[in-house]
Amino acid sequence: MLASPVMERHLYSIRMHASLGGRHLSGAEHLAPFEDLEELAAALVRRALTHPGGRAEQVTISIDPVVAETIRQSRLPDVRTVRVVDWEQGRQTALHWLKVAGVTESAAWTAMQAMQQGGAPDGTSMRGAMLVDVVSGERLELDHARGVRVSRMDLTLEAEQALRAALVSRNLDNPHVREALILAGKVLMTPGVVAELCWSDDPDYTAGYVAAPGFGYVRFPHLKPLGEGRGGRAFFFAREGFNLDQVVTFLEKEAVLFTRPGRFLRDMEAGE
Ligand code: PML
Repeated sequence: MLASPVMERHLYSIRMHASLGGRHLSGAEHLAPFEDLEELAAALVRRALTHPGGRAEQVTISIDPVVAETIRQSRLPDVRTVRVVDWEQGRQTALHWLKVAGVTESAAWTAMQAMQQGGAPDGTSMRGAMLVDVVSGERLELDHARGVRVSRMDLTLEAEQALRAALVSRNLDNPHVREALILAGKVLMTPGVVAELCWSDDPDYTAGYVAAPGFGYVRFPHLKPLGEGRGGRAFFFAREGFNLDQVVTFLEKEAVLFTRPGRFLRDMEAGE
């Protein structure tokens, strides 16, 4: 997170990826000025070595310069919680919101089934997201194990403080929510995106969300059973005009900085 005006500073993308037993365990990242890199690297390594899913065996820290003039600035999506009693109701309700966004029922269902089975060909969670045809449910990414990793996005310090204040008062100020909002914010800026579906791969965290350009970030406290370690993300695209290189380059390489939180909308009940 950045403390001072962005455009006058040389910035770096700093990213951590950790694995255990050859599997993805944890990832996190920031956009930061040079003088913050050492402290951020230490915090990211600490996070990998104290992960609730086990102590990482391999930790990679990558640092790359980002040209300040190329950083896009934006606002985080609006946030709403839809209360659901269990993950089955959560999935039905998420299906409804995906249809509202413009995803066909069969494409939404196919993506949910793929995520439930881990997404990757060996039945584990993917490192990145699957890209899904909004009509047919066909997978569009080239590597079904890795998927597409959304990278190079962060909040300004002011935005982080405002976001955390809004989340604290709703009992939602945890890293899952903060990081998912930043990631979804970038996904919703992707050319041609129709919607995103996500649920956590942390066995202790059952929440997930549907995000779409028209309604922002709609979260569901339960989208999978407690103890389930398979989770992930599906980004839905209309096939017409879809350009895989453009989408992957935007998601993985272009830097986005969020300077303001979105609005917090009133909670809803599942059937509303
Ligand atoms: C994750 O754990 O990485 C994804 C969390 C998605 C849901 C976050 C929320 O509670 O809104």
